Amino acid sequence: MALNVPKNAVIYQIYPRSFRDTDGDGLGDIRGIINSLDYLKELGITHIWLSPVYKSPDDDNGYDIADYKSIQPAFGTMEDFDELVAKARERGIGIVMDLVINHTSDEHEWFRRAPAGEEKYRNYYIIKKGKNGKLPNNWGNFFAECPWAKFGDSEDEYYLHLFSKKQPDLNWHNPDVMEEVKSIMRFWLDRGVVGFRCDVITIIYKSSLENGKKQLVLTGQEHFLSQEGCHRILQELRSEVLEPYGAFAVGETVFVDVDEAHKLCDAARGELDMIFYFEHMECDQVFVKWFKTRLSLKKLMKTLSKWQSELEWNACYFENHDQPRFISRFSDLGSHRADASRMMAGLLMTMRGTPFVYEGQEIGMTNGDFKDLSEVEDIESHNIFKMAKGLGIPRPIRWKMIQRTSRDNARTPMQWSSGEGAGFTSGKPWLKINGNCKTVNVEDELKAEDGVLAFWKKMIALRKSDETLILGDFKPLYEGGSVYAFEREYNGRKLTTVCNMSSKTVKLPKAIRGRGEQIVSSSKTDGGERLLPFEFRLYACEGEK
Ligand code: TEU
Repeated sequence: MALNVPKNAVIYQIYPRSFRDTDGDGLGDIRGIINSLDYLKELGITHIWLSPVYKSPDDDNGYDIADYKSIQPAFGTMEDFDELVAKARERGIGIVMDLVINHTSDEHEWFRRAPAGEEKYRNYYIIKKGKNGKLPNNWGNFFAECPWAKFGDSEDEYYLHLFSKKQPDLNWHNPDVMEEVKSIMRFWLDRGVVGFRCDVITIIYKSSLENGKKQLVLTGQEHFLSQEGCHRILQELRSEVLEPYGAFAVGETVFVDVDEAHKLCDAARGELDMIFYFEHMECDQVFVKWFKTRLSLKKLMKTLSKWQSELEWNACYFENHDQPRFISRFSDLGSHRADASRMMAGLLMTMRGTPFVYEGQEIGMTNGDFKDLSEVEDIESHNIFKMAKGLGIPRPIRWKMIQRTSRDNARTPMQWSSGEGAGFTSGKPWLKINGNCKTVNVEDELKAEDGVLAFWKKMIALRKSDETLILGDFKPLYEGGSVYAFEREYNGRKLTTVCNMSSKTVKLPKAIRGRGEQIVSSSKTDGGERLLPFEFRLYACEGEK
């Protein structure tokens, strides 16, 4: 079981630059979040996970941190942040910070001081001599760059960066790095934050810098993925920092499998409360995420059932700032945007573990409507576009790849209203606003009694108050065609979730009839044996007392 995260938590992720702008610079800000707290309280969420708000040159939108103990001026001030924590707390909402400790920005003071000859800071990073004019090793890079860049003015020294060139990796063999990170965590905990989301946490420890076995993606991973050293670091951060504050940690764990997840989440080992795994994000891809195919419902159901059965507690999510919007992945979404969003609310809120809602998901926002690469900002998308050119892939195909997979799909500004700037900004938005804001927006949703938002609210409220949903175990019941069903059980009471994941009306399979009284449906259904397009149903069976 998770360690410190409250079992009834429902966490809402905010990508600050896209959430709400109050000063007209086209970028969201902390004041915009403060002004939205009543909306979030009404929605029913218990925590906000803030993607990075620290000082940053924004090479990777804040995931390149130049000063861990400051606020990005475009987002506001430390006073604004303290006000956010206090006002959120007044509404029963806790703040969770993004902890990016695999790398810093190359504009961080540590990295600036290193090439100037300061040995202390040189040891904060991974710097290595080239081999006879060649790179130090053959590793790959997450952003399709060369992972080694020349260090300072040196002729033959390089620093390692598994993401962009402006994100040098930290050296976790150096105990000073550990002490710095503890101090950063305490700094924010002392300001009242209640937990951390730990960025790419399973790759922070590099156990050697040897050449890796040649792989199509990320050669070298056997030297940096899920190493023992990483577990030791997490244990130390837990016992020395998180536990004294009763704080929790959710890890973003790339390439993790179920066995590794057990190690990371086993309460007795004292590492993380829960993890973000990726396997269910990969049900519409061929080998790597940039090659998309039809979403395989079969794979999706199998994957969800596997992770739900295997882990007693986990982070449940379908969207975040790195992934295309989930409902846009349904190949037959058609005019069923709202139905699919309601169905996803039902699914997410009845799964076992902590549900994470990503901004805009609660109004059924869809992928950005980008028409050309010039409208896309994300560094990863641009790098991949370039790399694909090198592979000889024709431009129209390259653009299709980016259009469908770009992280910017989920980063388009929050659609507050149908008005100018979608109510997000009075200025020029940093990223193109989706044209569907005319019909998909908070203002209209607030008026619609049977809208998407109303259903998310209903499901969040149910999820927080129903013991079976909070504490029940998980049993898969049905995975066939477009119908997915599972059971949650606690103290003899059983709840059955049924989802129709397609735009077709289908028969309620025999195997899941008679599951008790229908207590929720996401559609205007007669509750009979026909499941409407993207319908979600919940049945309750009280069992013997
Ligand atoms: O993401 C890490 C990660 O592995 C991916 O999900 C990432 O989006 C990329 O597509 C890998 O190909 C985390 C953050 O969530 C992401 O926004 C950052 O860019 C990245 O780490 C570096 O800090």
